[in-house]
Formats: sequence, structure tokens, C-alpha cells
Amino acid sequence: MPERLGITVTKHIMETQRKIKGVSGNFSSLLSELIVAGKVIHRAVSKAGLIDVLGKTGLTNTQGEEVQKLDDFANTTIIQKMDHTGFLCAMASEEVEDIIEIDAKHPQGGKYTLAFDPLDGSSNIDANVSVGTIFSIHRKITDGKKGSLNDFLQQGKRQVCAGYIIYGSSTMLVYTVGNGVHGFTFDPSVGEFILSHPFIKTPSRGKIFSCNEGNANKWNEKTREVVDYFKAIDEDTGRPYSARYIGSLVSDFHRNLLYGGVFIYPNDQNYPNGKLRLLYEAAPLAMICKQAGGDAISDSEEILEIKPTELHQRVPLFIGSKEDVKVCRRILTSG
Ligand code: AHM
Ligand code: MG
Repeated sequence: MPERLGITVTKHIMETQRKIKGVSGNFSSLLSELIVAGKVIHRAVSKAGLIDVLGKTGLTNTQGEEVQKLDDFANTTIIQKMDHTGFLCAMASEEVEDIIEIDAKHPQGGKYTLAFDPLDGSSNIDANVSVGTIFSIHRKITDGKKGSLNDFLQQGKRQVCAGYIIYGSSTMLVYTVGNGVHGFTFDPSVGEFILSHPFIKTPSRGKIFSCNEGNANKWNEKTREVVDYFKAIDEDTGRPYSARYIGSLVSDFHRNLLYGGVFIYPNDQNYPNGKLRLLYEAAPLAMICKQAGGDAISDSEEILEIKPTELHQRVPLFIGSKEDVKVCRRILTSG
């Protein structure tokens, strides 16, 4: 008897797509292509420690290929994998200043936009810390075949799909199209993502708070109050919470999604609007978190309600278990 493979992500996407109103076969093909890019990035990340070894000269590795920084590599991989599919009208990447138009030599008229952070947390990569790719898909809303900036400046609640791939102790893909959050673990022996975490639900109250507390003296008073709340002793609500902070957003978010807790990147003296980007980080993770039963706010608004005004807009982020975000909201908006 052959071993049962389990549900592959491709099968899952095709089945899910049939249930979503208004999406076509293009949509599952788009995601499938993106997942192939994720597999290529997975392969590169898993060899991260060898890059210097193989490319000592800094120019080429033993195969004669140019040795590239991994975030550049991930960025180029996604662009090259997606630009000729005909499904996208444009892309936007955290690594690229302007929107990425689809070259005239490729099919035009794609119905979707793709915004992505190719390798979030990449400053940690030399220490073997988990990193991730975050993605967000919207429908094109402007007329004409080419995508424009306005196609990207849409509220997070208009996302058709959001997800991330975490390159960790195992590589996982987590995605939602608005009917729950589903996690797939990469099985390298068959080269497929296999459904391992269907319908992920985050605990309504967590045990973890995650923030860079080294910045506490640069925070405003309200943020300090929020963090003091999670550190205070209170048996009924299980406080103090544990502090856990990797400094790699996908990893911190993923852990808190599964275990429950709140991730905080507030505005501070260095980052008056917060550090994290609305389109590539906050909005897609907010969609996932909401779908898993959690919540996400900036200091004053629901993340998914914010209408972006620029591509690389930053936003403060308080995201995680519903009850914990409720406390953040109460303190942040108190008089
Ligand atoms: P980047 O987009 O420059 O890589 O920064 C994003 C990263 C996140 O992964 C992480 O949550 C955050 O920066 C950590 O910032 P800090 O080092 O200030 O705590
Ligand atoms: Mg990032």
C-alpha cells in the first residue's frame, strides 16, 4: 500500500476556491505559483550558512552563480516567478520603492495585485533565526490593463488572501482566503506543503507578550501602561505573561497565533508611525489573526480598516489574542 500523502496545499486551494464567490481558476494558479517561489526561497534559506562558505570571494559560488543576499534573492525569486503568469496586474515589495509593473513582454490584464515582504526578519538570518515571506492579495480596482498605485492603496479588509511562509525548524505555509486559517508543513521528501493545522484558532487570551522592551524609554506613556499591564501580577487573568521576543515578526506572530498572546510594535521616538509596514506586514497578519479569532489594531484604529495613503506606509501594531488586544485598545484610547 502506498503511504497516504495527506492534503496538499494545491488541492486545498482548489477546493477552497470553489467556495469563494467571484474568484476564478486564475486565483488558485496564482497561489500555486507563489508557493513554488516559496519552495525556492526555502531551499536557499536552508543553505544560508553555506553562502559565505561557497562564495568566499563574494562574487560567485562553486556553481559559478552570483552570491546574493538572501532578501535580494527572495525578492527576485518572487518577481521572476510571478511576473509572467498573467494573473497579476502589478506587484509591490517591501524591498522595491515603487510598484513593480508587469513587463510588456508578459501577459497583461491580470485581475489581482500581490504585495509582499520577501524575507521578513532577514537581519537575523546569520544566527539561524526563523524568517518568513509575507504576502497579501487584492483584486484590481482601477480601469485599464495595467495596475496602478491605487490598486494597492486598499483597506486590509478588502484582501482576497493573506499568508506567510515561515522558514523555521520546519517550513510552514499559513494562509487564509476568508474562510479560516490553514497551516501546511513542508515535507521535503515529496516537495509538498501538507495540511497539518486546519482551521487554526488562536486562544482568546494568551500567556505571552512580545515587544522590544529595550525601547521602553522611547515609547509613549500609554504603550508603557499596556506593557505594564501584561507584566502585572493577577491570578484571575494569568498575569504576569511571559515575555517572548525573537525580533523576527513572522516567527513572533506565528508562535503567538498558536499559543496565544499579543505582539506589540508601537510608535516610538525613532519610528513616529511604528516600524512595521501596513501593506506587507500589518494588514496580511491582521487578516490572518482576525480569521483565527484574534484582533489587530494600530494605536487608534482597526488595522483592517486603515486606508493606506502610500505604498510603504508604517503603522503601530498591537496584534494577537482578542482579549489581550481589547486591553491594549482600552488603555490606548483611554482619556
Ligand atoms: P525589516 O522589515 O527591516 O526586516 O524589519 C522588520 C523586523 C520584524 O521582523 C521585526 O518584528 C522587527 O523588525 C524587529 O524590530 P526591532 O529590531 O526594532 O525590535
Ligand atoms: Mg519586514
